[in-house]
This record gives sequence, structure tokens and C-alpha cells, in this order.
Amino acid sequence: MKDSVLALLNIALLVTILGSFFLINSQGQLAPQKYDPLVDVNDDGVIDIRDIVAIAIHWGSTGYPMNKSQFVRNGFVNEPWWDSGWVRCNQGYNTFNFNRTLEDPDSALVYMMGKNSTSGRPHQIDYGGDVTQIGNAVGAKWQELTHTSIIVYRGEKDGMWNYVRIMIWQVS
Ligand SMILES: [Ca+2]
Repeated sequence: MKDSVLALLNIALLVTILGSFFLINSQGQLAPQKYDPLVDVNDDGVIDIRDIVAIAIHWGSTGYPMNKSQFVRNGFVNEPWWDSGWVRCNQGYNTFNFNRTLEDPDSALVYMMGKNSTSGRPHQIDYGGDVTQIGNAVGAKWQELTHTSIIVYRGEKDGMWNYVRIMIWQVS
């Protein structure tokens, strides 16, 4: 009796899963769902049958769970701890202050992009400064990350880093 109830539940679950593949939007077309990394079991960037197969192979196994949603929240998938947005960057030294305190600058990941204009495309041309130029004349680099600020040095003759966007993740 118990086995037949479980079998019925498994069939109901299978029907629900298969039915979700065929969600139809108001135009009568298959409605693509927003990518959710939590259901991308094999982490290949696609939600497909391979993810379902991976689950099916391990169906019924037990062990210590990993809180994947917590992992994703603390990783790079979600918003950074601080995001400067696109801000003007002058030639020479620029100090950008955070609106809160960075817990541990020694365990932070800093990502910086540049643009030559507000409508330009993001780049990292001469990221870190072109050391072949006297005094790092072109490019930009960040330095002196503290609990409350970061400094960006932009080359005195640089024309590509008029705007910067700095994103920081706390990785502990
Ligand atoms: Ca996948």
C-alpha cells in the first residue's frame, strides 16, 4: 500500500516536472524561464535534460546538504558589496569613499572597468597602467583599499579611463 502511494506521488511529480517544460505564454509560444543558477545542477549555464539526469542518477541518496543559495549569495552571482556605478575619473589620483565599512580589505575581490565616455563600451585597456610609458602615462589601476575607501590612479596622459566602475565583493 505504502509503495503504491509513493509510486503515485512519483508519477505526479514527474507529470509536474514535464508539464513545466511546456509553459505557454499569452502569444501561444514556449515561454523561456529566467535562468536560475540554483537549478543548474552541472553549472554549465544551461538548464536542460542533463540537469534532470544528474538528479535522477542520485535520486534517493542522502548526505550532508550544502546551502547552495547561501553560496550563490556570497559569491559573484549576486550584487557586489559595493558598486560605484559609472563615475568620472580624473587623471592622477582619485579617492572613492564607500558609504559603509568594508569588514576585511584583505579578503576582498575588486573588479574595475573603464569607459572613455558615458556612451562608450566598457573595457580594461591598459588596466594596471602601461609601465612601458614613463610614469604610467596611460591606463588606470586601483590601490590602497581600506575599510572605507579605494584609490584609483589614472595615467596623466590617459584618454580611455574617463569613467570607471568599481565593484567589490567581500570574500571571507
Ligand atoms: Ca545545466
